[in-house]
Amino acid sequence: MMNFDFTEEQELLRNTVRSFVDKEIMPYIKEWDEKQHFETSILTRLADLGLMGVCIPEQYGGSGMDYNSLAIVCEELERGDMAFRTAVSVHTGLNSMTLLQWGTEEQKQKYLVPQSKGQKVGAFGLTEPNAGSDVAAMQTTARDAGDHYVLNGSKTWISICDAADHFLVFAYTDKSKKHHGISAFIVERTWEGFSSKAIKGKLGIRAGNTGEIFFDNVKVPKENLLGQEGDGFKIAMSALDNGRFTVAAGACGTIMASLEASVKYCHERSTFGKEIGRHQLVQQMIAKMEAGLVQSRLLVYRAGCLKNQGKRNTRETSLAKWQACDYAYEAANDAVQIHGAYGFSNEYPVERYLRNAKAPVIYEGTREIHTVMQGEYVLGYRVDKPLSNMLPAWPFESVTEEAVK
Ligand code: COS
Repeated sequence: MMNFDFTEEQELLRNTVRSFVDKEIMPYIKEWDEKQHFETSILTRLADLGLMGVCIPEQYGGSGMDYNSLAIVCEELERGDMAFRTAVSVHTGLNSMTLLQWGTEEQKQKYLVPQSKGQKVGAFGLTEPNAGSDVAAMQTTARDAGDHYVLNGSKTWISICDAADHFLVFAYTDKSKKHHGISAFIVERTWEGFSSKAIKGKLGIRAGNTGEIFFDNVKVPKENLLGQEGDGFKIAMSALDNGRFTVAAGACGTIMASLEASVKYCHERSTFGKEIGRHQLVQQMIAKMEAGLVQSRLLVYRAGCLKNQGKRNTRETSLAKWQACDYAYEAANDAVQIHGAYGFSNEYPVERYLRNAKAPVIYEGTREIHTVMQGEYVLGYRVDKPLSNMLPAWPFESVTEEAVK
């Protein structure tokens, strides 16, 4: 049976995040964006609200809500600014959910529990200067040195790289095995040989923190290998199933924000003797935003429902991510258009939405990667196999290691 209703708990969650954003982000975001300042205290306050591990089982320090509740958090945060949604995407979507899916009980206790409580922040290191869409082109290596690995290389475009305590890092343990030679590691920022450096001058998400991380002979204990040697590519792809879900949900927030600003402006501004909202070509842009919002949400919640059922959702998540991010970019662009010359200045927030909206059309799988994936699915060239490790289905009864595996 299909049900399009939110639960009371989800409605309450949406209202909580919405008022948090209105009070704690909206009044300051223009300044943070201008100064390229990432306000890390927001993460602490999100943790106080239980939002740094919203869909992580309570036994691992989370709030135990379902996967669509994570989508709600992402939508509402991005309505304020993409920077904070990105932080939750990376911390919860790419890192914590991957630990939940692939970690041993010891790894979960040591890393997932403090992350879910927001006492520690997690990030994700996959992309390299010469390996973006082509993940297997990465050059970072992890050499087996007996009781530990030695990590060398660098990663770039790493969100919250200066704020994170733990990183999931992907490196070759055996280059000759191609993508089957990549492994995943949990790396702590305090370890010798680790460093990070922010990238300044980005087009958008200027209130966020993005940069490079470097490994210079970093010693990684054997127990920090996630999964088995050679599982890294699969782990990265399964992490992206969750990261992309949060990006798609966030895109709905950009559409909401574009729509809100545009509707307000339509009632404020008059041309040719009437409110601009009365002009049909303006109505067309508003109508497209509304259609984009509803369609994107349906795609996101469908992917979330599959996650709740513990089913593979790579195809559905990819479609949601591709479509929602395209709609968000178009919505922000139209919002600027509706605002006319004012939209071109930072007197109004819509220029920030447009600059921000460009990033998700590129990250977590470019528009082109998702287009090709969808084409391949339909043509039968891409077929998803059942996986040995899945996220636990929701409701989380008692998530034992056996249930997760
Ligand atoms: N979960 C688990 N395993 C997965 C998976 C998933 N979602 N997707 C693929 N795999 C597995 C496959 O089962 C396959 O396993 P075997 O080799 O054992 O059969 C393996 O991974 C290779 O997968 P696939 O054949 O699909 O790889 P391709 O080279 O065809 O395609 C693309 C990979 C291009 C789709 C992929 O590299 C990609 O998504 N690139 C974009 C990367 C990206 O989003 N980067 C942004 C990072 S921002 S954090």
